[in-house]
Order: sequence, then structure tokens, then C-alpha cells
Amino acid sequence: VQIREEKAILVGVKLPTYQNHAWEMSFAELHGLVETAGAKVVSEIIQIRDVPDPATYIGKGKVEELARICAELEIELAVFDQELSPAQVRNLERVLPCKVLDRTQIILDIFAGRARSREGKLQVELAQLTYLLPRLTGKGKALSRLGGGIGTRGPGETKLETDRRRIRRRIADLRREIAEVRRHRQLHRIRRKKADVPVVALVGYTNAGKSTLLRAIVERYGLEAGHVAEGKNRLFDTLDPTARRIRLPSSVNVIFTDTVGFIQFLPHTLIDAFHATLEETVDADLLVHVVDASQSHHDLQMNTVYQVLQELNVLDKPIVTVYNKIDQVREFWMENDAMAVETVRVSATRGQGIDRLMSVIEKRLQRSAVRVRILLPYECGSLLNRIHTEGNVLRETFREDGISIEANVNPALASVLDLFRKDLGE
Ligand SMILES: Nc1nc2c(ncn2[C@@H]2O[C@H](COP(=O)(O)OP(=O)(O)OP(=O)(O)O)[C@@H](O)[C@H]2O)c(=O)[nH]1
Ligand SMILES: [Mg+2]
Repeated sequence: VQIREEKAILVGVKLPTYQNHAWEMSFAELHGLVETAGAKVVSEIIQIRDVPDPATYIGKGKVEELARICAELEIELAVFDQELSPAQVRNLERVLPCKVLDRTQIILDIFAGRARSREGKLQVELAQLTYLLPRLTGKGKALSRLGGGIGTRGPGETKLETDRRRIRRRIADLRREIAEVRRHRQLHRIRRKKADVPVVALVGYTNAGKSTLLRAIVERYGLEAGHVAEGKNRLFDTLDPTARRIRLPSSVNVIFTDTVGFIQFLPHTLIDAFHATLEETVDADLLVHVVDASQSHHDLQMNTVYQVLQELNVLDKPIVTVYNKIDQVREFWMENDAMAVETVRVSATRGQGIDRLMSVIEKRLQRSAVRVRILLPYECGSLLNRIHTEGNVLRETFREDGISIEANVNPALASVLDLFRKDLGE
């Protein structure tokens, strides 16, 4: 969907079940999304109803009012605040003198503009086509005017059927290609698992400061001169996952990953399509939940993040919550996140609280570490290497019969070292 520079009107339905501020936030967010997609919001229309109208989302009278406003202000784009059903799109397009889009399509459009990697592009296209397929009849202006029923048989339907078949085939191709990319990822992941380097995943709402935080961490603790692009003040700045090797204060190496941010009503087609990417991110030993504490409704944003994490089935992992942007927050502000094992306050841009965050992460990762006391024969040089790179050596004595070591290591390495266990009291 091309919507650059177009004039848009926002259309919202306020249900009584919504908390007032939750609705305001989601509507304001839609405004931001539409402008991010490149359109200019010139008007809005809001209706309070018990339920959306199944045929036209807003009521008949409101649709007429909307059509009038669109004609008057020469609006090219009506954006609805929730996902519309195929029937609603069809009915609205029939009476409105402009394009009809919903929140999902706007988000998909932004993602399409951001995707850089091959995998990202494949995933976005899959999400777009999955969304489009059931709505094909409704997209009269784009593909086929005909909506089914009397008078639609003949050439029209043939065209529609061809379009559908073409899209289905493309979807199948995309799924295959994504599966292939995913297989490569898995191999990579298995290799990493073997090396047993712990993974810390940055997750959070879009624009919370994940990339900025990773940049600050790499600057101070990065193992190699890897560059992290500077975070930008825009929605969905990061799409492609980034991984960086970090050395914790106790010289244990870990990998930090950063990826796409979450948002309210993240389209399901997108979550599905990005599953491989997200899986990679959340296949972590520890989640760092980055929160923009300067947002007055950051609690709602946090809930959204937890909902997505639940959908990804990763809420059992330990979470460290980072309240970021504290440079923008009142001095005495303090809050604890009940979902987290620990909370830390930082300013990624000023570099405040980063050292403390790192020691918290370190402490949490060590929780799963196993204390070993071993006597390692001198022939086992490569194991000695592993203990030093993966573990934390507390004591090491070179003796005639071997190297006596006391160290904290990961469970996998501990079971290998079981062979060389030394009895206590020695
Ligand atoms: N004042 C202030 N601004 C910050 C801080 N951390 C990040 N920002 C700003 O917040 C904006 C978003 O930062 P990003 O790092 O791009 O956020 P993100 O979470 O990676 O966003 P997505 O990639 O879109 O999910 C940028 O303009 C940053 O400069 C902070 O500690 N204080
Ligand atoms: Mg980012």
C-alpha cells in the first residue's frame, strides 16, 4: 500500500469496555503510526458505541458524515483504529470516496518500508499477503471490483480467481523460503548452544531505547569493535535482529540481541511471519525488558510487552526490567516491576546505570551456574580453556598431579567436568 504524502482521517470507535486512558493512548498511537507511514492526519472522527457495527464498523449515519468530510477536505485515506473484517472493508469502500485502511495495514506498510534483510522482506511480504488474501474481493480498487454474488461470474471472477491462486502460490513459496532461512538460523543456534555462551535478549515496546541501550553497552563492554546503529526517534526503527558479543565485569562472555519492538495490537500475521526472528531473540537465558519510563502510560506498554511474550511462550525466563530514559523522569520516581526478578533504572543516552545493570545481569546468569571443584590432568588443555572462557574461575593451583580448580560454570560444562570431580575436604 503506497500512502506517501496523502491526506488522512482517523476513524475510531470507543467501546465502554475500554479504560479511558488506554483508548486515548491507542488512538494517539494510531496517529503516530499514520504519520510514520508518511501520511498527514487532517481530521478525525470518533464514535462511542457498545459494539462496532458488523457491516460498517461505525454506524450508518457516521459513515455518511465521514463520506461528506472526506469529500470536503479531499481526504484520500480513511484509517480505522482496529482491524476491519473483509465485509466491512467492502461496504465502506462502496460508499467512501477514498481508500479504506486499518491499523494493521498501516503497521504492515511501515514494516515494508523498514525491512532491509532478505529474511525481513520475506517475512513482511508473507504477512501482507496473508492479510490481503481473504480481503481480495474488497480491494476493488486494487485488484478486482467484483464482490461475489449476482453479476460477478464470468471474466471478473476468473480474474479474481487468478489473483487468488497467484497469491496462494506466492505465500507457499514465501513459507518455503522462510523455512530455509530458519533452518540456517537453527544450525547457527545449535553451534552457539554448544559453545554455551549465555544469550541476553533485549525486548520492549517500540521506541523504548533498546538499540540505544545496546549501543551504550557495546561501547563499554563490547568484545569487538562491532558497530550498533544509533537508535532513532521513530516507531519500528529496528527490524532486523542484531547480536553483539559482550564481556561481563567478571570476564564471562555473553551475547546480547536486539530486535523489533512491540506495540499494541501488533498484527497477528506479523507475529506469525516474524516468529523465526522473534524465536531467535527470545531463545535467551535472560530477558532484559526495556521500558520508556518517561511515557506516562508506560504501564500499559509494559502490559502489551508481557502479552506478546506470553504469546511467544517465554514468560518463564528470568526478566530484568530496565526503566530507561530516567533523565526525563522526576528525581524521586521509583517503581518495581512485579514480573521481573529485578528492576534497574538507567539512562542509555547518558550512560547512567549501565554498570549496575551489567552486575545485575551477571548475578542473574550466575544463578544457574554450578560450582565445581576439580583436579584436571595437564593433558586436558582444551577443557581448561573452556573453563576460562565460559566459566568464572575462583581458585586455580598448579600441582604435580594436575590443576586444582574451583570455578562456577554452566550446567553443561559441569557435567563434562564431573569426571574430574575432587572430593571435598581435600
Ligand atoms: N532522553 C532519553 N532518550 C533516549 C534514551 N534512550 C533512548 N532514547 C531515545 O529514544 C529514541 C528511541 O530509541 P531507540 O534505541 O531507537 O529505541 P528502540 O527501542 O530500539 O526502538 P525500535 O527499534 O523502534 O523498537 C531515540 O530517539 C533515542 O535517542 C534515554 O536514556 N534518554
Ligand atoms: Mg531499535
